[in-house]
Amino acid sequence: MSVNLKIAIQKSGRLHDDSISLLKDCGIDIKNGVNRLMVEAENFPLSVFFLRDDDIPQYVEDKVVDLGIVGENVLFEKQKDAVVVEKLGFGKCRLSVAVPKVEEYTGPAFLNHKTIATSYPVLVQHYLQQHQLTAEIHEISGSVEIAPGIGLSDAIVDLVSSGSTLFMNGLKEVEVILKSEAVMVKHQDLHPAQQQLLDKLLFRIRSVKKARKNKYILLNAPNHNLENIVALLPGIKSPTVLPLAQSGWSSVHSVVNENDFWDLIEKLKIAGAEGILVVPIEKMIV
Ligand code: PRT
Ligand code: ZN
Repeated sequence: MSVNLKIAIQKSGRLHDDSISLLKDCGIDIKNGVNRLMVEAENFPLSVFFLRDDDIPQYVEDKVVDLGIVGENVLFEKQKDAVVVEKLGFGKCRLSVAVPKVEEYTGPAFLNHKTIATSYPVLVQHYLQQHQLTAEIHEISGSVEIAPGIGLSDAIVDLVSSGSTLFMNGLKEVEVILKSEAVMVKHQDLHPAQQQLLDKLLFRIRSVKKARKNKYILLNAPNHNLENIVALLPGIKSPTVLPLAQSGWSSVHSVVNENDFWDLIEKLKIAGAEGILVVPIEKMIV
């Protein structure tokens, strides 16, 4: 029997495009799955199922699929038997407590004996228990942010990314209960040959993640300051230095982390670097 992995991703919504891009960047060809429940990848033994994100942990627990891509917020709320194999670096948000702007918030005890509207009753209950608080939880499935305005609750617990939804509804974020991002999960009973296939996929995912975090940089450096410029650049082993046709100058190539990037450019310019080019890296295998 040929070995295959089934993966569930969100059918439509905030995680859909990034999940598809990740698989594509891993070299996996997926035909457009609009209005289809499942498509087979062309060049990797992978079947991709399109589901509502809320259902993905259950499908993994039931082993209807082997893998899933889902937000940690949904995974932890649903409490299903699904193991995180890799954080994926997209779909970042936080699950936060928000209260009306006008309230004077002094700490979690504010919530004691109050009413909280949320789509995350399990995580909210857990938070209340941790802080030894009692509150009434109103579970609602959408537009949680309007609950205080219409007198349904004193506070809300909802996902926040930019904070503009809270702001527009006269609310302020006062506590972060959970920081969340998309993760890949698996069930516990993968066949050894399936685990091998997953390891192959994870190797590709990690190469793509590394490549996304790094940039390839090329620059011209005056030889009299070459040592200082090279010292600023990390590189995988060390930067590559090649002589330019014009004497007294060298071309320097290296790989830099995007977090340090702008700081580094400033320092390189001060050290006399010219003609700085920065290009994305497609894959990075180290
Ligand atoms: O149909 P399906 O059930 O699959 O989708 P859904 O509507 O339940 O989920 P969707 O597509 O909205 O979100 C999928 C996942 O994306 C979530 O489970 C999170 O893991 C992640 N994610 C990241 C977010 C956000 N950021 C986010 N900002 N999910 C929702 N929001 C909402 C939030 O609920 C609030 O209404 O965006 C609003 C706040 O955004 P800001 O930028 O105004 O703060
Ligand atoms: Zn959902």
